[in-house]
Amino acid sequence: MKKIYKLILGSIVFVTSVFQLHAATVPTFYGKLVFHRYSDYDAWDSKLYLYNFTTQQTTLLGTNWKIDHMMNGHFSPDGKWLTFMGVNSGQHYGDAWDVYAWKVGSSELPINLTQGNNKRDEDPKFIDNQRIIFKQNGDLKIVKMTDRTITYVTQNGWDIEESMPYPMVNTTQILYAKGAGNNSRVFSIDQSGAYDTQLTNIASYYPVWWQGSRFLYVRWYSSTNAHDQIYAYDMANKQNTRLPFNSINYDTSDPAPLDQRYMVVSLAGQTGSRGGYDLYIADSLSSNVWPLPVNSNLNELGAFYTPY
Ligand SMILES: [Ca+2]
Ligand SMILES: [Ca+2]
Ligand SMILES: [Ca+2]
Repeated sequence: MKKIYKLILGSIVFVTSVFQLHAATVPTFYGKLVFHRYSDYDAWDSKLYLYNFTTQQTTLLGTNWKIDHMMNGHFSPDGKWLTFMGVNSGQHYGDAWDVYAWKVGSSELPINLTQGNNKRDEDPKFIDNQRIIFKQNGDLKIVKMTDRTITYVTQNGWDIEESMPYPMVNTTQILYAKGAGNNSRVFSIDQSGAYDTQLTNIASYYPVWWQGSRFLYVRWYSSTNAHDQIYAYDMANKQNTRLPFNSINYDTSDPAPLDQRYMVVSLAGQTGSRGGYDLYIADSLSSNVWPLPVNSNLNELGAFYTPY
């Protein structure tokens, strides 16, 4: 009886250890991650980097582009183009923000899609391989890369501030954040400007389409704990899920899906921090996170992934 008990206990311990060992293994990815690094948003010193998962090499972009404060990079679905925001060299003021597109890996200079308009152009995201949705003077607009024609999604100016648009793939819906600071809420709206729908009711922002009817977003833990937390929301059944790797003691921000399970996130103040925000791979099904070999004492933020 005792022997059998020991045998069963031994098997359980063995199986549990194997499971934990397996669960704790860093998942393998191929392709590229774009991210930015700055000392402070207001320091005009942001730089864009590409991290190659295969070679684990990090490349600084745009040393000869004459563009300052580059941030918020996002790849086209085919991985051939990168859009981002920045200012022409030395133009360190809000209305100098422009939206650019660069042919990934080429020696060509990025195209400035909003050149010389003296408007604040921010938060670009590819809808498809041709069109980019972005924020211009507090409104959501869509620019066609080929001829730079612009269409409006919203047109109420700064009276109502729409930010951080993100397309729901295979639909005409756009996720975005309406309002600013603690009044920010995640909404969805059609590319035509119709069907404006509120989806969250606590300070929340940074929606990112994930899979099917699900998207990731960032919100406060509670009205008295403003640490960023990453949640998943399913529009089909209105189910809201706080992902298990969040901590109520520090910010867990800027989710960038890698696949239907893993994502890259920015953590600030966690054990082992290199300083400021650092980039980690996070598991949506456990509390496991693994640091990427790119972190520094500055802030690493705004990651996005392409498998290409
Ligand atoms: Ca501009
Ligand atoms: Ca507006
Ligand atoms: Ca850091």
